[in-house]
Amino acid sequence: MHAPWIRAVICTALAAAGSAGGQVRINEIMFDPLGDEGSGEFIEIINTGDTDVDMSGWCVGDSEGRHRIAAISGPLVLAGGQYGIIFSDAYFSGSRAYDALIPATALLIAAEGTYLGSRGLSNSRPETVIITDSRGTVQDSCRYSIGNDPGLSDERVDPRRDIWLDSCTLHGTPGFLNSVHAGELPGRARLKAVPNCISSSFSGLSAVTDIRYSLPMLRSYIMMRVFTLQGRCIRTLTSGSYTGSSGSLEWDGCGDDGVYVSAGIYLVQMEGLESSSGKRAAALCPVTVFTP
Ligand SMILES: [Ca+2]
Ligand SMILES: [Ca+2]
Repeated sequence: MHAPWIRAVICTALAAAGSAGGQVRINEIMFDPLGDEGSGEFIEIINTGDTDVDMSGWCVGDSEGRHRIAAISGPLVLAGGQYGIIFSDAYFSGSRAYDALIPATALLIAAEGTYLGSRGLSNSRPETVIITDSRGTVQDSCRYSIGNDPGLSDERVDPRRDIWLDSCTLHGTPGFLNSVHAGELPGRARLKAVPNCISSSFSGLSAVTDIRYSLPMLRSYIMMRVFTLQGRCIRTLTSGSYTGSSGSLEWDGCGDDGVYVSAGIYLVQMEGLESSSGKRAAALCPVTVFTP
């Protein structure tokens, strides 16, 4: 079962520290990865300021145990706006399964030991994730909530806000913008095909189009289908998948039978549902298919 989709996670101000919520913030927590726990868990941090932060001597962990961290190469300095991904040592000697996802701009960081925290980040009870600086001062701490499907992380909707949601993408978003990032929510659903004219055979036209959408909700369940002008559904692009407030799907010009459609104007329809609130939003956009 899913946890409630919108869950405010209270940043725990630890008594002795009093400076939780510093420039470097915890932005994403993968506590229940697919596959091996020791090498699959990660904590994403982000430098929300404009200046470099030297993290030499910093530690990461939970309320029961913390481990020193070190950059995989070079100094442990997080530039303004830069993401850092913290894994246990086990990741770097193991599968490194996230490497293809992580952009080169992110700082790879290792926490000493086989697990993050005392014995890893529990999948069955909420834990508090803590990062401390070289003086032991808490720079940020967050208590995650359980109930995600395996492979979905907890993501902050904005690094400066303490609102967390389950990620919309399997394996989370290590080193890049969270899938539930709020940004500037539009007032209504929007849909746009780029390009809005396609052809499988007309020189100069693309055979596929990118259907770009935005929704006035943070995390929705969406359906997107392609209709003829007579209202017949000829292609289901997704019949229900989680998404953040924006994204895109590609239409290759084919119907559900895999055959490129005939010339004409088609309507792409998107419907979004935010289960936590029951809020719905929908939008349409046309795509013209040419035949020379
Ligand atoms: Ca775990
Ligand atoms: Ca992320």
